[in-house]
Amino acid sequence: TTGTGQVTHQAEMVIVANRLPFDLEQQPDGTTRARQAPGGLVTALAPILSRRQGAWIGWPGTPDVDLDPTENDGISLFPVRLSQAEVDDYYEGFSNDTLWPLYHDAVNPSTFDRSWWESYQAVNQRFAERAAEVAAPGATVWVHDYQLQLVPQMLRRLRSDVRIGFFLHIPFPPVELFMRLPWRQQIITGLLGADLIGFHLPGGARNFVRLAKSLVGVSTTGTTTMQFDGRTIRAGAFPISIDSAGQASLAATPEVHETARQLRKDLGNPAKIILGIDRLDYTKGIDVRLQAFEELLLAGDPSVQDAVMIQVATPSRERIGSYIRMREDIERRVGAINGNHGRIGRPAVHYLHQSLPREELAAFYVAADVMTVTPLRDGMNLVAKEYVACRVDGGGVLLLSEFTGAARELRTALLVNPYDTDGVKEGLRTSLTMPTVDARRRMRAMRRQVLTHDVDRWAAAFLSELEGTRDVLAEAAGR
Ligand code: GDG
Repeated sequence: TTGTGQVTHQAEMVIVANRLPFDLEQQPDGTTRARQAPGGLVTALAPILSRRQGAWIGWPGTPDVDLDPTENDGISLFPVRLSQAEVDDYYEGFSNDTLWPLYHDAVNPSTFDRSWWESYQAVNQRFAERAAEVAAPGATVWVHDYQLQLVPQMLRRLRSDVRIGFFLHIPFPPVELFMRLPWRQQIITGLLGADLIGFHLPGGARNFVRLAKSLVGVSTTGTTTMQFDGRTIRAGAFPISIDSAGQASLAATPEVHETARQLRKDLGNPAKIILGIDRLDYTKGIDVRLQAFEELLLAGDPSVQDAVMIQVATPSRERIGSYIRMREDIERRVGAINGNHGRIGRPAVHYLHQSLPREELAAFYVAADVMTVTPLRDGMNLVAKEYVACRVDGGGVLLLSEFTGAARELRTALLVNPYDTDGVKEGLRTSLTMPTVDARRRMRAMRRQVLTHDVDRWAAAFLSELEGTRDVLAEAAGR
């Protein structure tokens, strides 16, 4: 789609995120054009953004290109330029090889590199300056995620009149782990520039407040309200969700239904289809479920006699060493399982290292008898919620790691500790042999939760807390 409206430099609502919600490309005539289907976040925010002259500030995804601001569906898009060196140091380095592993229970070691930190500060400053230029007087600015934790304080220095919210999409770590970070005090101070700091879970908010007390000396009233620098700052839990109704209606289309039927046929009509869908990331526990499946196959367990596994592993962060090694490990395991347990025309594991269209993912969800979500740590995990939303037939079993944010809401999933290999194996066996009435009862409760707690409700809850009195939900509904 091409924007037809005007780019606004006086936005009442500004989203600041590492990535823009659309891929931008330069046209032969020199103008900029937005492409690609929007993700969940922009879907939730689009109505509020277009109603309020909204703007989105982010990196367009390609290094070393200068693009002009453009407008798409009522949202002004402001590209932030990153050099190749900044992509290496700020993004792949500090964000994804320092903060990402540290915030995920240090399941992999973090690299602490002082030049990466320099780059992180410089890029955060650039995002803050862009936001300061674009925000109207008294605007609301909502900063997203671990790549931009210094932006709230940097922006507040430039624009004391704006309201600033921050939301962290990944877990906020236990105090003992966070304390390893050489720049721990600067990160906490950076976040304290916000008026409201949101996490998926109450535990994240509590960890943050403890650190803010001990590292920066904030005073507190109650457990989540802090005083610092003459301002009041709140921390709270806002568990994110999906466009539940949209996902459910996609799953209910005849096309998706037909693709799911065809998929089952292509697999040779197995008794059970086990599914995993993840970014190929070491936090997602793909190895955990492969191990459980392999052990059941090795034992000749009847539950896996006529079962196949599909693992979609979407390419991710392919230049980082730990990701390269993990990919090799996963692919070696898949090869070994198929070598030992497959037959001609009937591999045990179907492994796709590809990004698929969402219609096809929906068909996979519809076809899967057992959905395996086994991260070692995950802020929320939207895949688990998408599976539930897609089961319009009320069937299917969700095997879910306790260490996901989603496990706090999806209480009737089959919950497992991903570090307990026997427990995961038992969970997979139970999932494959669960009586239908039991499975349907569990799914009914999960569907009620996901359909009533969607991403609109999440955005409205955060924004009305940030803005105090304004009723954001009513506004988004156009009332
Ligand atoms: C971070 C946090 C938190 C995956 N493969 C394809 C594809 N996907 C889509 C899924 C889902 C999304 O990507 C993944 O979201 P998750 O929540 O599962 O995981 P992260 O990417 O790690 O997200 C996480 C989230 O932020 C939101 O706050 O829940 O904890 O780590 O929507 O469907 N989509 C398409 N093709 C694919 O091949 N189209």
